[in-house]
Amino acid sequence: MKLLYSPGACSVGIHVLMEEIGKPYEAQAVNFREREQYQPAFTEKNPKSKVPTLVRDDGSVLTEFPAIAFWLARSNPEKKLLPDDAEGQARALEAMDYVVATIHMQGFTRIFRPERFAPSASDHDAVKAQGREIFEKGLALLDKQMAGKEYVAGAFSIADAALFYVEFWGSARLKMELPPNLKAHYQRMLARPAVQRVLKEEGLQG
Ligand SMILES: N[C@@H](CCC(=O)N[C@@H](CS)C(=O)NCC(=O)O)C(=O)O
Repeated sequence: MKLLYSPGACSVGIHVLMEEIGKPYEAQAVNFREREQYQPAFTEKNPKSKVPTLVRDDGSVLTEFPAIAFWLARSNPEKKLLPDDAEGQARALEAMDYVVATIHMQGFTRIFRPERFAPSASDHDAVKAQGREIFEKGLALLDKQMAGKEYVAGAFSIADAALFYVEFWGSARLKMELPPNLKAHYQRMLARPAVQRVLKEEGLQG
């Protein structure tokens, strides 16, 4: 399999899952500065121009973080990346969807790509401020849910890989103080060998 990723992008969460699974795969960096995601070599695989993109062994391509994470968990059941029970699975998916669809797409994207929300440069500061509010509110909400827990849905699951990437963005990119339960979760994630290998390979510091 081949994971197309960009260093420090949301794909870092899927990269962590690939390392947790521990089966052979190739990780190929996509250079956003060179806009490689819009060039034919990439768009013929994923016309959405987004990472993570997973090219599977049969050549088929899977996109969208939650779908890739879910498929990886279901196709490697021995790794126990999803709880067994319906309630646990639903909670893991609930948290993962909130991270990707709200904290990332509605919050973080406004901060780093305000032009995608408002064409006029004079509006960009307001868009960024709104993004920061959504991002912080999202983290605060998940912080409450993490009280007394080591991982999102009991044991480590795909939801933790999603939470990890927004914690990474908050801490390393936005230089913000994470709320206490997320800070502890982030430290727990940074201590995992799979996470350490990924940060090294992507040239990042947690
Ligand atoms: N909904 C997508 C979001 C993926 C996404 O936004 N990826 C960003 C990096 S964090 C990207 O590839 N951006 C490239 C671009 O928009 O040009 C998912 O869940 O995978």
